[in-house]
Amino acid sequence: MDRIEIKGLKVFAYHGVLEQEKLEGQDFFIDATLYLDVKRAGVSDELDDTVNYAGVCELIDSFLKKNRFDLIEAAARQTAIAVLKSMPKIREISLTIHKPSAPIGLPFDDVTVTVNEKWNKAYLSIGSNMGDTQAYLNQAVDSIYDDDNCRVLQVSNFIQTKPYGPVEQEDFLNGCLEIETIYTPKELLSFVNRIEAEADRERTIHWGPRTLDIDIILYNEEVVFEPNLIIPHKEMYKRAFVLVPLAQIAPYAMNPVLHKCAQVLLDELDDAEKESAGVNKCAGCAGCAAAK
Ligand code: PH2
Ligand code: MG
Ligand code: MG
Repeated sequence: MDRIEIKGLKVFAYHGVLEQEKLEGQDFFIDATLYLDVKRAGVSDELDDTVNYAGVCELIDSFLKKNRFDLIEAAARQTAIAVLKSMPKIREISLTIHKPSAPIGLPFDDVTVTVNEKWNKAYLSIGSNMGDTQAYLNQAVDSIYDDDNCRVLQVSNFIQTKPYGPVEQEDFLNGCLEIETIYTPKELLSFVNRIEAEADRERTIHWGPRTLDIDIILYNEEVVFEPNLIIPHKEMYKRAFVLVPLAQIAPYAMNPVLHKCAQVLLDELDDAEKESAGVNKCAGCAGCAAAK
């Protein structure tokens, strides 16, 4: 991707673990690489088609002066995130903080921390089969929309689906969201778990009825395999209630383990499974009547 690089921006601030650093302050030097598409600006010659690097420098300077951090790790990550949030054209940032005057009591040149942050593309499946299911799904979309670490790009139709799995229960209302997020996969999981908890969700029967279930289906094309988090969702390829809404908004979204996209996975489901999410179901159209 195209990039703009800022080097050696000097900011006097008060970050540090030691009392002396908090009181006296010192110079920090910031390097930032901003990843964005500058092709349009390269033709139009218009500042509006790119980001003003003076504005980025001002933002970094004021953020590091307004906030105080013990660690340059925290200063770096939070500054990087502040830049991503306030400048939508920047897709990704690498930011380094230099602290050459750190009082370590030994002669040295410099100490630095570098962080990388970006907007990650994720797909979430949402479902409800208790109470006002429509309201629970809308509430989920609103809560995600309201979080400034997430941007909602697309929301599928909400569809009625037959319960998948061994538990006999009410039909579900299911949908799918395409989002961009600064959260890591684990942070995103904690975030969606918080939203579920706010929806009176009680974790009782496994696979049982729920007011709101939010599952992470895909996160970039990354594979996460941890005790409480598996991405791509390990059952996505079996479930019409995930694949029908996902294929509606993102037919080409790739499962990086199966190397197949949402539409292909949906096409491969058997008819009964597709029908559980309303695919191929005919309410008695004129074509069918004619065929009879
Ligand atoms: N969620 C489950 C189990 N079964 N069936 C449908 N149709 N929709 C769901 O969201 C669903 C399910 C566990 O999360
Ligand atoms: Mg689920
Ligand atoms: Mg879940």
